[in-house]
Amino acid sequence: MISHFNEKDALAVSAIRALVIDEINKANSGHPGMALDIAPALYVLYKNHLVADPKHPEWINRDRFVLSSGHNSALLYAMLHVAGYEVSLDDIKQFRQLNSRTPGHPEFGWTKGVDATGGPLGQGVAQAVGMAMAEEKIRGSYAEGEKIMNHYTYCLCGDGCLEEGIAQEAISLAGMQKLGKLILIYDKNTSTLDGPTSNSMTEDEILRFKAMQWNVLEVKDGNDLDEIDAALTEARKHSDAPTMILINTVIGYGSPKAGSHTTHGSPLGEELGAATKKALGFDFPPFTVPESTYAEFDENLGKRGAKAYADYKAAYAAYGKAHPEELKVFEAAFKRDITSFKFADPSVAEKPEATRNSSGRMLVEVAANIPFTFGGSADVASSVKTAIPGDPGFDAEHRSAKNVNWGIREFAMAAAQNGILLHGGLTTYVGCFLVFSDYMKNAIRMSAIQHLPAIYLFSHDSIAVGEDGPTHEPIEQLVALRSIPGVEVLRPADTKECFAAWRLALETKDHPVCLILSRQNLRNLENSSLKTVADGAYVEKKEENADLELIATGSEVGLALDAAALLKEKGIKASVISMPSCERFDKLPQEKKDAIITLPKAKRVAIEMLSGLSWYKYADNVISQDEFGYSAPAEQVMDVCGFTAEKVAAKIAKLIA
Ligand SMILES: Cc1ncc(C[n+]2csc(CCOP(=O)(O)OP(=O)(O)O)c2C)c(N)n1
Repeated sequence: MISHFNEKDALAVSAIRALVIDEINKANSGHPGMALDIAPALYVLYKNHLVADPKHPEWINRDRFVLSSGHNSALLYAMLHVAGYEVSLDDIKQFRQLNSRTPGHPEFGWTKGVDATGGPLGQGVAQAVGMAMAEEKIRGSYAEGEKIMNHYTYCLCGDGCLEEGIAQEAISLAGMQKLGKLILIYDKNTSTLDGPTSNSMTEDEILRFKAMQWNVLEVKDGNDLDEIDAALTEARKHSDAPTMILINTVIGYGSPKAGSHTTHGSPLGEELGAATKKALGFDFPPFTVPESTYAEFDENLGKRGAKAYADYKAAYAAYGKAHPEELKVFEAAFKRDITSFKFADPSVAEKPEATRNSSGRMLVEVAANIPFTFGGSADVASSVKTAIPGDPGFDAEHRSAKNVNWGIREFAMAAAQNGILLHGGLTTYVGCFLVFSDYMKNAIRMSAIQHLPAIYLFSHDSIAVGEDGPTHEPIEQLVALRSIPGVEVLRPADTKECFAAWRLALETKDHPVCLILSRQNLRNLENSSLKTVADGAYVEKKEENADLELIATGSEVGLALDAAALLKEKGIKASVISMPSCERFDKLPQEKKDAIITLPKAKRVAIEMLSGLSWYKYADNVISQDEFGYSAPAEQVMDVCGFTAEKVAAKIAKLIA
């Protein structure tokens, strides 16, 4: 076979490997093992396949690249540098230093050319699946959509990612969804941090991916540029299934310690670094990139990307002429601008309504009026009320559908939602029971770290779940969500609060929002509105010269009102404050806060039928549920746990005494 590669390519690959060695040595921190072994694959991908323009790294129709093995950041930065992205040699020299463009793990929105934050192993695979879903969904939703959305999503993972459960969830989903434009490059270096994979992983990955209905290719020698090139070309021919390319490599390739897991995460140091460069035949001073390497990228990725970008701009303009209305929607979608899609809230039922039902009714309006809505739940759509009636469900035959049947894959669902939002062009939500938010917690954290406006719908929000018992009754989940920096939690107390919470979530552009929804019916309040919910807290019932202020959220606001009425009979005057969002309240100016909560902390009682940990900041007295619940009808569980108006009032009276 005639090779498509020559000595300039070999030199370029060595230059990238050498840069990685210098980068990590200078920082005295980083992961050379996989970076050294998979450099050829990344080189071939960037040089010959990836369609992206380093001069326009935010171009929405670029191929995406997700580094799921985020610990290989040194390699990604080296690649971005040689490929012409805005990562300079000085940036490379500042690897892992404070405020540098080259942080320890790749950070979306911080370094140009980084399409996703990586680090938590396995999540990148799910994020890439989300991106590929977004691409299919967008392409399938607009007339001639392929003219404005048509790209591949590449993801690089290692053994570690594939050991993670989330990767399995994501792989299964991607196979079922027939995501033909998703290409996963698996670096099989048979080594993880602690030792060889034989310690912990013995499956046949090829059979595994085939069983998940993937197209599977194998590169026998991870240093064979032609073999890698052919596999990448072949992968793109399979439009009916995602492709996994297994690349056999040797961890720490080139170094005297090649093949050993000890190269995984320790700098090689001067001596081993020099020996490695020598073995690679790279004889240049530290941090040197030969001109021919830059030229290779200018000639290939650079020209290919610039042309694709220019072609896209022309196609985009032509599309705008042919489909002006469609393009308006497309642009609004990528700006997450919903201002031109005005719609009224659904009616407020006179009878009490569970906020999960209010949410479900609002969602119907949202989906009907915001064309780029996309979401679903982890097989609890009928319980969390996330289904859009009449929608066929997103799959290979229904790419314009809005409903996603995520299957019982909470963690992958949340991480894939992050991927969809990283991709852009869709407004998303995902739902499950609040108690199972733990399954997705690190992905929620990743929504916050990446400043993504993910909407999480968590229903069955207290021990009032009842018969399903303690496994299904959340206790510590709400405080856990509130404790994640950047996450906004809204626990609406009635239908109007719920509609308001939805609107606030839809308007949000830079952080995740969790809506905490009740399974049981809640009465309508007097003062709930978009404005009062936006403040995070408001006075629902004012007592002049009150002795106490009861602060409650969600279902406990009604309980607090009933308790206040009982206390009044005993001569104790208590105002009731609904506080759907601590985070929003915390952001108010002090004088506004003081107008809502007026009494000193000692005279405040917080009531929430979950862990009380969030509340000591706001009140000295907290009535909360800090033990697991019981399996019994909800009323009985609440009674046993002390959440009846009588018991709450009695507790408060005792506190006062
Ligand atoms: C969820 C998660 N668990 C643990 C880690 C810590 N960690 C980083 S890399 C790594 C080993 C990864 O092995 P592999 O993917 O084979 O990478 P290689 O050793 O080839 O670099 C571990 C355990 C992590 N980053 N994320």
